[in-house]
Amino acid sequence: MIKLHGILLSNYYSLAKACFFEKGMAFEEVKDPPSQQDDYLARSPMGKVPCIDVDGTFLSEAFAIADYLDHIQPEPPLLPGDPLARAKNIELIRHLELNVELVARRCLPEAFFGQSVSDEIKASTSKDLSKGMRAVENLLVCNPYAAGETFTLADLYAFYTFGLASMIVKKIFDEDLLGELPELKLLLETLATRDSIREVEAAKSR
Ligand SMILES: N[C@@H](CCC(=O)N[C@@H](CS)C(=O)NCC(=O)O)C(=O)O
Repeated sequence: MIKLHGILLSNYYSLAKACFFEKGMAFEEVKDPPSQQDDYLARSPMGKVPCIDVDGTFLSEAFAIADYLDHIQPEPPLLPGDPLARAKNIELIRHLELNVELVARRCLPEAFFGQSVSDEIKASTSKDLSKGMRAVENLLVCNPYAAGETFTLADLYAFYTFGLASMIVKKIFDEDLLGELPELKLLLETLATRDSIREVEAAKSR
């Protein structure tokens, strides 16, 4: 059975875990916090969570994990079969991760870990986040799902990107990242009631 390594509180771990639930695939969870120790780096080369263990072969990066699961268990699909629709979905996912989540994450140490982040970093976060949000707004369909009429991996990325990014923005800038995006707010509320996500989130408070 595939083993999912990581920690419950991680949004990327949560995303990968939700993929297993979406697929109805059995998996085993292994509590394995991020680390820069050599043995950990052998499993996940940046020392990050999540990674999976497939009969002794380790695979890191939530997207690679989701893509692997989509290949070994094609139904229900996480990504569209049509090549262009698939590529557009991945385009949205990349912008969510690179230009919203990773940008907001620069202020994570101050938002959640009692450390302080410099004014320069805050200024660059604010500037780059505006650009990232503009890009994502351009690509989001929200009709009703992130990339169109059906649920896809982009919905999981939207849920776990904005879950973290909007909390950071509220704490650091006292702003509502989703303020002018009612359709996205509605999508995130709908996704919060989805079985896979509910199951992932419920485990955090057990
Ligand atoms: N691109 C990675 C991001 C994973 C990531 O950033 N994980 C965080 C927890 S949410 C982590 O392990 N952080 C520890 C660190 O950066 O050293 C993925 O998709 O899996």
